[in-house]
Amino acid sequence: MNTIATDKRTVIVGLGQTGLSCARFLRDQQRTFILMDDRQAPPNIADISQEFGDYPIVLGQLDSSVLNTASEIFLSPGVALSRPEIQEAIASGAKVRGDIDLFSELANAPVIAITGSNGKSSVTTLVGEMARKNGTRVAIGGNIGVPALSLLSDEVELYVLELSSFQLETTEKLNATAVTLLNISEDHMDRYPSKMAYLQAKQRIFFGANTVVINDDEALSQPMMRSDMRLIHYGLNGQDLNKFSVSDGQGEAYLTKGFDQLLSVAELGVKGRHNVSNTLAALALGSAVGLRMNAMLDAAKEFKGLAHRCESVRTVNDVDYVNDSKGTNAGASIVAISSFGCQARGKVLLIAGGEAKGADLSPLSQPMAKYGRAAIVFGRDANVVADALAGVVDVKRVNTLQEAVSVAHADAQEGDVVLFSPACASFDMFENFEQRGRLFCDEVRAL
Ligand code: UMA
Ligand code: ADP
Repeated sequence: MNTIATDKRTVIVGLGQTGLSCARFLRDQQRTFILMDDRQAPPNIADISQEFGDYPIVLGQLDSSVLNTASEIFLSPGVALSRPEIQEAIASGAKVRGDIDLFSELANAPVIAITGSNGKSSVTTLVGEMARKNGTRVAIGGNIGVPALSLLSDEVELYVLELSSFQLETTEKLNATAVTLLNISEDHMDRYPSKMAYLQAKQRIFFGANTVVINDDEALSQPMMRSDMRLIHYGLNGQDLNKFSVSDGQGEAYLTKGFDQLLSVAELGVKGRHNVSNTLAALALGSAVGLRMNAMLDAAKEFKGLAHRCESVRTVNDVDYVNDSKGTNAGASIVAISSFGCQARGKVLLIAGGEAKGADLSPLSQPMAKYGRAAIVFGRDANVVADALAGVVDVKRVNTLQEAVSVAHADAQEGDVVLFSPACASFDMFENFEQRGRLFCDEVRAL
């Protein structure tokens, strides 16, 4: 271990993207701090040591002798607040904050913040595109990849942030201009004692919000405690005054505001009910900060969706191959199975598995009973997926994703869809969901 004794009282825990953004920000403010990471050799430690050579760095453990003397700890989202070392430091008087907490104190432009179990990145990106079309100088970041603190600039006219439950649990009061909690399905159960605790973390997005955008199709999208927030509703079912919804016009579905038709659903660049819902959320958020409707609709027409989210890869022998590597919980995979299952002439062959994060995956059985032909499971928690689908469809276990693709290729029939929607995180075998998705695409292209 490489501990340097010091009397400095701010500690940055976690030397990933978030920790680095905090360190750079505090350094630029001429603040002193100690850097700390559980790992003996976190990735990029050589670069970090060079950039922060003048600052003490503690590696290999969360060192209580340092943490217990801290007055302020900036905790990275990947480090659980419940860690005994962090709880002990809190008991010793440390205030634990996250990068988003600091960001919300400093941002001078309106902030749109988006959370939920699924659809965050899609909605965040689309709102960003809408703002660009509107001619607004927009900065997009948060959980989507660019740490919020590195977005801060006087040039920015609008911030759009994707926020995870981990980021929200260390944020005291976000005070955002417009926020939404898109949906809740079981996720990150390895970090939370219950689904309620996970929901409570997500609900922190509402603290101090000016406008709340509510998904009427999701009971848990509402703030549990009401204050004087302005509310904008959206949802796929039922029109209402000022609600963003879907209506029928001469046999065609339209995006609607109140009772005015805005755009035919067929003109959207993305397909599937969940994407219509995400588009309505984005329109509601954009309208809350005054983006022009025409600009927002143009962006919605042009937005083709993000890679690794229900992305069509190739059709081989009349079988469609779809990469949904970002489907990392049951809720996301259920949506993907249903979306492709209801359009397919044949059935769905699901490739799934990875790290289940302590979740109950049994809800996958419902859409698979309706649309599934088979499941091919792999990864650390292959058994969890297999148990969820036993007796529902034929389940085959394999060791690698490559093997899964070749088994699917052999078993698929004309008109089927081979859907790679793992319902699990990728970290047991891959660096991240992107690497996992790229491997799937490579294997499919090589068929
Ligand atoms: N570390 C410890 N102790 C621990 C856990 C981690 O010391 O118990 C250290 C690791 O050794 C590593 C560092 O912390 O050096 C990593 O920190 P981190 O896991 O918080 O990751 P960052 O690089 O800071 O990235 C984080 C988000 N990661 C997580 O929440 C796990 C990124 O979201 C986000 O893009 C980034 O901040 C910028 O805001 C990724 C993610 O997987 C995409 N998010 C989860 C999800 O979407 O499901 C929530
Ligand atoms: P997140 O950032 O919350 O993980 P993404 O926009 O990256 O969400 O989408 C991840 C996956 O979640 C998609 O591939 C799709 O399977 C599913 N998904 C997207 N939008 C929704 C939604 N509104 N409801 C349920 N599932 C969704």
